[in-house]
Amino acid sequence: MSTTTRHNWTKEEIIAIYNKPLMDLLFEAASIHRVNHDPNVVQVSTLLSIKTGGCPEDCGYCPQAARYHTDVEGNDLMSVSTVKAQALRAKSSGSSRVCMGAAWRNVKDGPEFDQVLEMVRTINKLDMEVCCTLGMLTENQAQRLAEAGLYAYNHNLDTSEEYYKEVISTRGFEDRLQTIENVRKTNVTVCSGGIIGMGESIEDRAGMLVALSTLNPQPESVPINALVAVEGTPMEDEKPVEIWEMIRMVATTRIVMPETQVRLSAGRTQMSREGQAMCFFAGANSIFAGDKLLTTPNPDVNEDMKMFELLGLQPQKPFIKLMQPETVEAEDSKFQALGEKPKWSRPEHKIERNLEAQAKGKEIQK
Ligand code: SAM
Ligand code: DTB
Ligand code: SF4
Repeated sequence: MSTTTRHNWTKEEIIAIYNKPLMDLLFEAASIHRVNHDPNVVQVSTLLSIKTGGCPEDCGYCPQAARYHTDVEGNDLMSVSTVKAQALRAKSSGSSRVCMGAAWRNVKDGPEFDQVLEMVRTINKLDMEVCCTLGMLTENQAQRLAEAGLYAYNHNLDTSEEYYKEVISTRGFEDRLQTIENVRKTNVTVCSGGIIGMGESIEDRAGMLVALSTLNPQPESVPINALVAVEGTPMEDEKPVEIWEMIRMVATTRIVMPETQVRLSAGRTQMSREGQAMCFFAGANSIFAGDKLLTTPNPDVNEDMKMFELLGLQPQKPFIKLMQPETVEAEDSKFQALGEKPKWSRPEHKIERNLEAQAKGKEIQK
């Protein structure tokens, strides 16, 4: 068992790990986990959808894409006071991290971004880790978030570079890597992972792990989501991910990225306690808590706390790996909004199932 962090994993090596006999895979992953983390500590993180729905992108999994017909009701950017109240509630129920999500393609300089910066300052002052997921980001925008006290930026690769083209046509895989690079130029940590259960192969899952694990440094946080197949999206008929696939994916992620925080993310409503316990044993050390993820259901927080008690797990305190960032007030900022308009790509190739879902949505809306 290697205890060093490698940045040269190959797809073949990762596939071989994923396909190991389960007992060997679990033993190896759990052994690596214990060298790098406290196996009885799991971070509880709370998601806040600060801007829901109406997104211009065509991500085939996403209920917030405007072009599909889902039950998600769009709303305007949340107020700073609502965000503060929600963060305080999350803190009192054991969360040490808040992740704010916006259904944006990319960040635009202006009053809405200024409001997000104020949300970041507010939550950091509550001594919680603040994460944002706002779409593509320039280096200047990343610097401004860092200055406000952002701890992490979430930007998922979602799948392999090859399969990405079957999921999204309004942006390219390269754009995702570019945003991660922009975040890396600051002291904000990187959170990047993906989704399983979108019809991808094991090769694609391994391809995504190659892309993540060969980043140097590796992401500090890697969320593994099971697709939540939402009616109206192009993936509404995908069959649910088997728990064994989730366990294998978590264990493989743990082995190739020993130091990272592996997040057992979307899809927990379908998982038994026993299934989740195996994921924790295999190296998952974070969950999203609260009765909603961004727009879809999540287990009740009291049920999660009962599960923690049953398993003898403790919620993780904030800032155990890195110091809390300082918050610079808006009036003392060193960085001006540059108003840049980067040319993020628009491949616009045809994805048949996305086009079909879009056409169906248009019919329903008529
Ligand atoms: N708009 C921003 C972006 O795409 O980067 C941030 C919000 S987006 C909803 C954040 C992540 O949620 C996506 O990258 C994807 O991995 C995950 N996600 C979205 N819909 C999902 C679904 N139905 N099932 C599982 N994960 C999902
Ligand atoms: C991540 O990888 N999963 C979270 C968080 N990062 C932002 C989001 C899951 C969203 C699931 C679908 C929804 O609730 O809309
Ligand atoms: Fe928009 Fe993000 Fe959903 Fe894609 S995943 S449609 S970018 S909110």
